Amino acid sequence: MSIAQSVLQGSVRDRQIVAARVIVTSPGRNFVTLKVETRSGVFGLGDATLNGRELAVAAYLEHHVIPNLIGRDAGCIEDTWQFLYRGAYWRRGPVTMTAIAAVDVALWDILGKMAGLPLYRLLGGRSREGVLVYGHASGRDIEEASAEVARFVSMGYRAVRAQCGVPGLKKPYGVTREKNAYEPAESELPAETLWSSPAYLELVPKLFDRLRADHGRSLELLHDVHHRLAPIEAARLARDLEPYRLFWLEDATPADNPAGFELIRRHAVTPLAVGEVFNSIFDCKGLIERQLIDFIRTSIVHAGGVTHVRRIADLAGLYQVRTGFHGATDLSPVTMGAALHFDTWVANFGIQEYMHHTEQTLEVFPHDYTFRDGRLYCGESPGHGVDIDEQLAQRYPYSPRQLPIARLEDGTMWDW
Ligand code: EZ4
Ligand code: CO
Repeated sequence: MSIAQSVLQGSVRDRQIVAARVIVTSPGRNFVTLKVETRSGVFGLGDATLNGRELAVAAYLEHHVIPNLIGRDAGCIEDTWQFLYRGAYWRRGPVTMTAIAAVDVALWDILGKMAGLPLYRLLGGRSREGVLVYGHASGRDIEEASAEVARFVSMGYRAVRAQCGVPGLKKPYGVTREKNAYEPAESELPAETLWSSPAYLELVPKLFDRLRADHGRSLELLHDVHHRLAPIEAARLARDLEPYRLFWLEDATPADNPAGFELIRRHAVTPLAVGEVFNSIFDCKGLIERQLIDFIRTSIVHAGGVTHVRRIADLAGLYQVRTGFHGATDLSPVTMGAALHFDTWVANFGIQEYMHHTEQTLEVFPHDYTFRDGRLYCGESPGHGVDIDEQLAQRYPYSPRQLPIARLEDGTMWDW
């Protein structure tokens, strides 16, 4: 054997996956984390959190994925992705794609650590200094929502999502009394919420009229409809909001039928964002190719990891659709770390959602990203820069929580 061959074989041996474990912890909320270890002792972390369905992903990983990982070369990220995707007869879906994402992100983390390079450099290097983020402001009424927007501006935010209570509706989406943290999965069985599209459609233009009057024209304002409207109602809202120049209107109607967005486009120039619940490029393809959206929200954790979301971003770039990754607190700091590296690199970056994790969460997941003047900055440590304190994690056992459901006044089930 030549020296070159033995060095190569030695490094392949070093990269061999010898163990992989699922860590379920609940420091303030539930997170599922995959830890992949190589023979050399280098390990990688991937997030596998799917809000309200955590143990389904944990079981998929433990029973169906991990047995396939042992003995593989951790450096074969693409082949492992193809093995887990194409090799599984039953493909796609949120559980499967979240599990694949956890493996993929853990392997990118290992590659970075072995190369001594931060993830953004492996992807192709820096395209910007910092990553524009938006925070979540909400209030029980317009007055309170506007005061919350002011608080975010005073913290340095350049972009703020605003949500507001609707008279007569209990537990409106996106409204919380907690500062900075909105967590809708609050009970073991789904909370019942009430919805009325007419009441909502009356209120939202008034909210943004007030926000522009109070905060001027240059602040970026965003809003999330959370899949509640029929296409023609969404078109009306997008048109009514035109004078207030939103950065985007999110999930204006369910995307199960992409053609619904044609109706919105026909009537309004308010930019549209869609995709936090998507898990594959095939969910995004029609909306992007027909130029029915402006921002794609698909997140690294729910859509097959860096390897797959990179393909979605490249497709989006062909149509000047920019990224705007989901960044709620149900994505762990591991996803936030990986996303910030991706955002620092990707050419067609738009914005990154950023909700503060609780102090408990941040203690369990030591990380090197920082917030400054409305932007997040990824760190320079090798890999994605997020770790887990396993001892501390053990102190927070899993606590079952599901997302709410929505009904109309007469009891009809609606989209939450
Ligand atoms: O309600 O991630 O834009 N952000 C969102 C989120 C979702 C939660 C559901 O788990 O819509 O806050
Ligand atoms: Co959303």
